[in-house]
Amino acid sequence: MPLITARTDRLKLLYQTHSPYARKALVFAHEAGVAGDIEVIHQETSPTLRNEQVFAMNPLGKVPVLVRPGLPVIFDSDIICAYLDTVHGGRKLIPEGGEERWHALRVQAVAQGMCDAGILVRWETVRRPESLRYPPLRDGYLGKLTTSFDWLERHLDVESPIHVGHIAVATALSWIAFREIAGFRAKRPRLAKWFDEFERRPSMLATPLSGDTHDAVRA
Ligand SMILES: N[C@@H](CCC(=O)N[C@@H](CS)C(=O)NCC(=O)O)C(=O)O
Repeated sequence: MPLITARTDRLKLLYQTHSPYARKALVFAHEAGVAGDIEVIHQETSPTLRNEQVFAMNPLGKVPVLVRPGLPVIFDSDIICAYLDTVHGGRKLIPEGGEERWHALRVQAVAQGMCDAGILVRWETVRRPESLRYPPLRDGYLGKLTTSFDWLERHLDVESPIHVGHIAVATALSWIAFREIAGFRAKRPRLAKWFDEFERRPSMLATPLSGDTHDAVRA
């Protein structure tokens, strides 16, 4: 596990190259124009393999965590994005008022739930030892993904200026495709077209997904 030996006078992001949540925070930083102010430090995390360096910052032992010089750390990705939106002078990526705000946050919530469901599907397919897997749970979470994809096909505001919901959905879908958890393209042409265009943004190209999850090996 890499040590945290970074400079202490700038923001640091405890990150993971295969975490959709960590990537959401970093894509947000790129879109907000503050990525250059953040030192990115890779950390492996798993509920079966305790990472003390991450636990020292976040009692949940999860990434992303934003370490601020002289100030308390911030987690999770939703809150990191909200914080980063306060430190730049450009257009806000979390709309400040009206229905636009609630829409963006609601879309973000769906994206977060898709990542949560996707992780649980992976536990029930590849991460848990085979004899301990429970197919009805896998199917239940796959069902949540299907209905979320359908919801996004109907409700994602593909023409609006970029907001946190777009970033959350794009990073979630990209990770779901990367891990081959479920297809979202069939019968969802509007979502697929929007996603393909979003993936070509410099913020997405600068933050490619890579690597395997490190879980405890069963004795
Ligand atoms: N709600 C959190 C979720 C973070 C999360 O689950 N991160 C994963 C990496 S993809 C993690 O660190 N998992 C370790 C664990 O569950 O112990 C967020 O949005 O930041």
